[in-house]
Amino acid sequence: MITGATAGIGEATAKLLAENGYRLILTGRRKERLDRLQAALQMEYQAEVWTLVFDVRNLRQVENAIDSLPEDWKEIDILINNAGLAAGLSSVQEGEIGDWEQMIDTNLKGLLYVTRKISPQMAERHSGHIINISSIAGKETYPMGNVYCATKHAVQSLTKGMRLDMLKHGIKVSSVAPGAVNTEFSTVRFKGDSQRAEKVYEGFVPLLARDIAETILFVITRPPHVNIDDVLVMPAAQASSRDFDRKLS
Ligand code: NDP
Ligand code: 8X3
Repeated sequence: MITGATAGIGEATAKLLAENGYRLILTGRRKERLDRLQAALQMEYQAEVWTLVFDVRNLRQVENAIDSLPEDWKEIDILINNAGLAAGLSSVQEGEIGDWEQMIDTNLKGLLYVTRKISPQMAERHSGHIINISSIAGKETYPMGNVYCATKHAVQSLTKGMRLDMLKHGIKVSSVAPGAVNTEFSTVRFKGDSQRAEKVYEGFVPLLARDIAETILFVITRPPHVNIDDVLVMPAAQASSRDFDRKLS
């Protein structure tokens, strides 16, 4: 199951896993995008794909959607907690409370709702793998990144917490933390201002969503005795959340 498969990293991961023969449950709020992706993956890779439309912030929707899975889709072996966003880039004293709530409710509470619903069946079967998509923002805090960085630091901490709690239940837990990836992330952060979003990736080659999909594929294909705890993947031209080798013309 991949949450947030309608765009960016989630969509690229869905494509790569379909290419590699995985049965996929894809989720997101935008039904038309999920329908289109399902049709494309079925056509191109003969992939078996089930889609679930829900908002990870809504506990009732999360529970109902997962309960609605048909019997032969209920056993989830791998959960990729990817749905997430940044909303705004402002100092704490000027931040929008609504943006903070959206980030906390999605990146933190949404990840917990989905994990709480799926992890018991993994524990019962004594097998499963949860991959949390964190960020360089989960390792470093940058100016104006306050709440987004706090949610991703929390994802790092929860990954550790899950790993500790699920150790004796045979469940693997990993986090994948990307640097700058060119997806819809910045357009969402700047609320549709695509010019401002493009500037984020100006003058250097950012990661592609496919680069993170390939990292995820590596993480989930290790042998049973190996758990990749945490991976930080950066563009070659990015050395920290604030240091870029930009060549502007
Ligand atoms: P995109 O905006 O391209 O994709 C985000 C995905 O999350 C969409 O599929 C969206 O689906 C889903 N999503 C957002 N909010 C919700 C919600 N409330 N309920 C359900 N699904 C939701 O961004 P990315 O692919 O870049 O982001 C994926 C993850 O990677 C995020 O957790 C992000 O924080 C993280 N990340 C991104 C980096 C980057 O530079 N791009 C770097 C480091 C980490 P829909 O709108 O259809 O619901
Ligand atoms: C997304 C990357 O550096 O904008 O997590 O926070 S950053």
